[in-house]
Amino acid sequence: MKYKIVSDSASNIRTLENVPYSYAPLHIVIGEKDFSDDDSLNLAEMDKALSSGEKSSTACPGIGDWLLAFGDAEIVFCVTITSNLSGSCAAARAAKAEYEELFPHRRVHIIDSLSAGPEMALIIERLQERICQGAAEPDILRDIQEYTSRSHLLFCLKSLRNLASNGRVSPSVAKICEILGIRVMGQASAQGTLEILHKCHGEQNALSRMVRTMQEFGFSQGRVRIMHNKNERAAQKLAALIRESFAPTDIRISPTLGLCSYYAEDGGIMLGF
Ligand code: X90
Repeated sequence: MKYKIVSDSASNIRTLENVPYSYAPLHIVIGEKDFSDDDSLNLAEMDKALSSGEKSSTACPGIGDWLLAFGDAEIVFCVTITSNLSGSCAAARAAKAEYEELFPHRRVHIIDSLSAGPEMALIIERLQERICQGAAEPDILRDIQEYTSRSHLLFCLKSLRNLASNGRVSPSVAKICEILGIRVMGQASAQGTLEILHKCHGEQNALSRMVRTMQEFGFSQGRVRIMHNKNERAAQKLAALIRESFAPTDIRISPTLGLCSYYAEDGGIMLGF
């Protein structure tokens, strides 16, 4: 097949059916240890290293990682984590320039998700669907542009510590979370930054808020992807609330992997629709 879908590990997608697929791993660095967010990652070990309280940070894929992921594909659709919080998209753009110069008949389309996790997964699934239907390249691009203008990401977090210590939210915003029992509900903004919408007392309230926010966005039916960091119970509860509130909906629940687990932290929930 002449098409390939490529993303970075912030999509939490490791494999895909029917269309060639690869991803470039981000890295989580804890003290001396470097955890590559790929199949070799042991999440329990990463959690253990994190609980040591050592200094931690993350790193985006390099140009070489992206070139490796492009492989020898003729046409690549490359979905990255938001360019406003990570250098991943910039590295992908540099890799595209190199790839297209090296192979003048190949093309790479960079799709900046302005988001992460389940919203990236939705974009990947949409590409997969269109490619399998045999859609032409310009039609796929137009369709994806339209799709991403309607898709959203909401999140519910217990702690913003790692986001704050890595400069992805301001320390004053992160402080909100230090009050016991407070959940922060927010969204990926149109600019692809983290935007807090509500401070909620308790998880149940935060989940109801998420559903209400979906209604405000005009969601009626369609795909919903929920990703969670060791919080299957809340993910199931959210799925049940969504089923009660909307027409039959295709909901799938999966765990966050390395990068999203690190930033969403224990109990964190991400919702793409
Ligand atoms: O390049 C790097 O080192 C990666 C930096 C990534 C920073 C943000 C990751 C957010 C992951 C947290 C909740 C959802 C926020 C969505 C905002 C767009 C998940």
